[in-house]
Amino acid sequence: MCMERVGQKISSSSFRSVFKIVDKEALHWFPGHMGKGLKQMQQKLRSVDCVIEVHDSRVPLSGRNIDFKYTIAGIKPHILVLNKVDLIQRKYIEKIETKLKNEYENIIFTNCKDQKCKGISELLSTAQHLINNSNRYNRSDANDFNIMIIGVPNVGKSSLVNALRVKHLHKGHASPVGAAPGITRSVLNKIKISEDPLFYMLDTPGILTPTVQDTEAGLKLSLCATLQDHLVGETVMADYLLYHLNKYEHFKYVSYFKLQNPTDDILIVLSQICRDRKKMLRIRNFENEYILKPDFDLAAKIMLTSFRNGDLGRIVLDEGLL
Ligand SMILES: Nc1nc2c(ncn2[C@@H]2O[C@H](COP(=O)(O)OP(=O)(O)OP(=O)(O)O)[C@@H](O)[C@H]2O)c(=O)[nH]1
Ligand SMILES: [Mg+2]
Repeated sequence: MCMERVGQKISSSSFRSVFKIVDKEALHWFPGHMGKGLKQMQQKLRSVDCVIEVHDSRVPLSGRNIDFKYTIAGIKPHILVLNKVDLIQRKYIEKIETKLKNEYENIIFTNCKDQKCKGISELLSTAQHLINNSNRYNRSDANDFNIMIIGVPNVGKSSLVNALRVKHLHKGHASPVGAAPGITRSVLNKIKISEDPLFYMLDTPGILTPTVQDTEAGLKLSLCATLQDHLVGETVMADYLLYHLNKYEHFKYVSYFKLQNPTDDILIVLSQICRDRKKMLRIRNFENEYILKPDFDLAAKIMLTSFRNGDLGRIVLDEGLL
């Protein structure tokens, strides 16, 4: 989408071409429960027939924990589920499949908010097919199927377990779900998700790589709420989001936040959000008088929530890598 400012065409070249982050350390999050969870996952591997790795469709290339493929999935059948497909443009699905096909033979897109989702309907039969065609080693006589579900935080692992359980068993949620990362904190007991064929799932805590090498990948992950917001800082994240929206000409934010024009200046956007939504802080000045000041932190949170809900458009943050 290209925009017109009086007499001037606005395109990506009108904005910053690089994003500079000062504090790279902020992108690092590996709390104790992740190290413990990783150990628990490795211990349970013997009883697992198939590994489903869940990731966020908005970052199909960035931020996947590559270690999973070797330390957890290993030689077990492996399916990559790209969840939250409702938040990306359809046209990217094929591009993502093409880009990843050498790395992953089985890629399924899902939307856990939609029980009729095709990917959710196909998932168990794909897993069953892969397991039947694999060497089950110590479990070759077992007549149940165990799937371990893995991935970075907040990508929808527990939501997927619940969606499968509702679909195949018509039973309610078994695993807690939440908008913040780090909801599942340890490897849960086996959760039955289908009676015939008999399928169990092991939900696991989201695990990031201990060091995020690529700064932009880290920022994209933070926009998808896989790191806790306060670690990076909501204003820095909002600024990175603005940089991305302008770079790829996603100008829906202009009308959404009732701005006059696209802008590269995050303070203009945040001030406008404060003005429009009356998000002001009442503070005392040096003369002990009350004054009103824009609540930029709250405005940044509003901007992030709008992006995460899809209100600023369906956006693949890795679009530049596809
Ligand atoms: N739009 C959209 N949101 C989803 C989808 N799946 C899950 N969510 C939301 O994503 C958030 C995280 O979901 P969880 O299932 O708790 O994610 P998780 O991977 O188990 O997270 P941790 O246990 O913290 O690692 C919740 O707010 C869900 O409602 C989806 O397909 N589309
Ligand atoms: Mg979870």
